[in-house]
Amino acid sequence: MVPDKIAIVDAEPYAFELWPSHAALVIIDMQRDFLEPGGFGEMLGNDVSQVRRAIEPNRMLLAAWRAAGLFIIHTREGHRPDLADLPPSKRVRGRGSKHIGDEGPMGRILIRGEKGHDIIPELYPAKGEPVIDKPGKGAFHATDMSTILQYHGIRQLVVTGVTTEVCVNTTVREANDRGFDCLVPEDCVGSYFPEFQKAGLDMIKAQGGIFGWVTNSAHVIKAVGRN
Ligand code: TIU
Repeated sequence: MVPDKIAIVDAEPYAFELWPSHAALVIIDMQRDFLEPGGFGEMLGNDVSQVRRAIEPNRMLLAAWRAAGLFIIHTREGHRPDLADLPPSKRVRGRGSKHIGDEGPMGRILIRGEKGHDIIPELYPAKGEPVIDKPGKGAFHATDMSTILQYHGIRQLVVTGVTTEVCVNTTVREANDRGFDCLVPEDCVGSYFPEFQKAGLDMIKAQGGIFGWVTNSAHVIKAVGRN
């Protein structure tokens, strides 16, 4: 039974009132293609070691969230094997030697069903936890995210994953415009660029929490454990 008691989470710019029965943990794109050598992230010229530091805090938060019996959603960025949902602009962006859909060390890059597209073993979805396959950076664009959240009475999102300034920020902005309150634990999000990690979090919590709140995993785990 999910508790109905509100839990106060230390956060910036001010405390977040977490309502567990109406809150979802949304783990964005913790996929091999972004976190392991040879994937899409590295193909774009990035150092994957920068984002791997988010794995352990996510693992602990996910365990606490599961233990409390709360709602969890995982997302994966990727495309149909026939590439019909891949905008030509996205395919050629970067002018690299390899593109989305080309053969990489973990199968076709960013293609659904390939090894590299799947979620890393440390954070693998449990049976019954929905996985949203998204072709864009935001979790709402061209997915059934809104429908799933509505059916489960979710109004608050704890958003984690990679990368802070791209898919996490895009999802938080999409969610904010749809009326969701978003809380982002800073140690559970990762960027290939330290300066974007900071700016991505600053942009969320600035101006009185223009897009949402920023906290850390310990504060969320403490709040969830109290229920
Ligand atoms: N390149 C980059 O920073 N991110 C992405 O392409 N996708 C996600 O953030 N998931």
